[in-house]
Amino acid sequence: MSTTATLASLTDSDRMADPNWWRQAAVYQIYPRSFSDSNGDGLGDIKGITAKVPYLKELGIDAVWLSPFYPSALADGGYDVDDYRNVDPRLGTLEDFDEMAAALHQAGIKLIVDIVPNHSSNRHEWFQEALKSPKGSAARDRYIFRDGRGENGELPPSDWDSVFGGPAWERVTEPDGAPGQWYMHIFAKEQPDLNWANREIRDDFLKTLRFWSDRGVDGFRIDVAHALTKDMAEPLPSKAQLQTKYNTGVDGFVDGSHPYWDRDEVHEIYAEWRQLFNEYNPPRTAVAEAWVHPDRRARYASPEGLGQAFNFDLLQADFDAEQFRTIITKNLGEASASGASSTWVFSNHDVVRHATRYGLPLAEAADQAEIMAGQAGKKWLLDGGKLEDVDVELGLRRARAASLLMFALPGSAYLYQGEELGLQEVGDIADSERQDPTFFRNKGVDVGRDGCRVPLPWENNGSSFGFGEATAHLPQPEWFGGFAVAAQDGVEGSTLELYRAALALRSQLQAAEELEWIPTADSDVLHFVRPGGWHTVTNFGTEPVELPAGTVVVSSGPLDLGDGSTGGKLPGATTAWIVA
Ligand code: TEU
Repeated sequence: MSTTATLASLTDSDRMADPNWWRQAAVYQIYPRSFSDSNGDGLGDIKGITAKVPYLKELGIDAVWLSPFYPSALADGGYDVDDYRNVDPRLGTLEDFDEMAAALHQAGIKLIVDIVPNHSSNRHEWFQEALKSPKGSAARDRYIFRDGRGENGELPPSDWDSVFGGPAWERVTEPDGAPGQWYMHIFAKEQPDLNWANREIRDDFLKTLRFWSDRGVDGFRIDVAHALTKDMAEPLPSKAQLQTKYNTGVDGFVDGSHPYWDRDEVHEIYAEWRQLFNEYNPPRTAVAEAWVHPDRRARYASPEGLGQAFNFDLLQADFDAEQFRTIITKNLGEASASGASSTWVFSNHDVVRHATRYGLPLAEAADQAEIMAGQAGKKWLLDGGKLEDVDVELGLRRARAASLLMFALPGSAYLYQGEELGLQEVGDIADSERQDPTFFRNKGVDVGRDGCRVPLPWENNGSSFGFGEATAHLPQPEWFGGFAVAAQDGVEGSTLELYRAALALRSQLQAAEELEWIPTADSDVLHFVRPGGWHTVTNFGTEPVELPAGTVVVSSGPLDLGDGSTGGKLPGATTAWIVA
């Protein structure tokens, strides 16, 4: 595709065949168990997604990314996979999957699936075999088993913590009933880390990637892509020696010397995956979830590797003009240097929804350490997570302004289900209803991520607000109906209609992945223009500012347009797209 062709000049079928389809795609993340329940068991399912393809088409997204839908005991919401080449029977069958893929493709929508290569679930047949097999066996070598320290091996091999809290090692009982070895789990104990030094693991994942690629999957989102390769040479360093940078928003060290985060050898794996991806036409794509130092992100995004990597910089920023400008400039530069396109994301299934984050009391938002770790909102959650403590109006206003700015940026925009409704986080879920292992492993310190995973409201009222026939698997609050699709569909000024309008217009932006900053008189205002596209102006402040001359094609909130065309004002926390 030439860089001067507008994206809109391509037909659906051109776009589907275009090897560069991913570069500026609007990708909609579906958390399958919370999207739409077709069979009334309280869990969202594959047929539920198929039924909503017309909704997705009307929204105007280019691709769907499905969080895990594989068989799983849901110890970590499906990121504990029992079988990588199947569908959870509660969510459907492989035939249902094929039907969904066909319906999406028919609608011109690409399909990305989540791959979880760092760990399997403890119910995976490999782990079950490892438990039954002796120390030193081939079955144990698929995972990371070690003898414990102490006289009788009663101490874990190291003092490392799991990301979800508590130790990163769990002791097993040997087949003869004796207390035995320990296995490593960076996440929950139901998520044993796989041993990527073992060729069998590498080959099996190639088989998995081929399995889904052959079924028509267009791309992959790679879970914790920065953790696969490990240096487990003994003695293992202590956590004090490692001075882990976890909780500063960065995993690993800039020189790649951390024993499990972001080691250089991980890229050998992705180079092999890339060869497989390139056997397909168009080549399969991949995006790395890698919370690494920004200087090391480009390695994951290289065309010889996964091709694209998430940058969570905007997700971790305040609603602040200077922070946004710095992040945007830096990431566009990095992406073009690596040959990838930029990625932008404000919300996903791991963080407090941005419409809520932006409405939190200032004291909370000012905690930079929390924000940098993607933890903004955790304190509010711990304090009870009451919606009345959130400035919902301000949060939504800022979220809409931020999203409209994002849709004008070069690169891929990743959306999370429900953000197109301006949905707020559900903060006050009863302890007895919580599901996230973070909650159980950190009792009283972190309530976890369930609040952004509450099933979507489709109808204003009725059983589970149209999610399905049964009560939803996570409780939906009374106020959910106000955010429902039905409450916003066709309603002028609704967040849903804003997203639809913006996404429809976005497809007209020129393919060139560039922008030019236009100087502004006010430091709270950002203004940029895309080649051949329109001007995007965001007022991050509170006072209205003059709008540049031109015709407003869409704005994230009401404007004061003065005489109707020129001399209008852009209120605080508002973005406008203007054709000069
Ligand atoms: O999240 C990865 C994750 O939790 C870490 O990358 C963490 O955010 C980082 O270390 C912070 O510094 C993915 C999934 O998105 C999440 O839902 C899963 O729970 C997790 O992996 C385990 O599979």
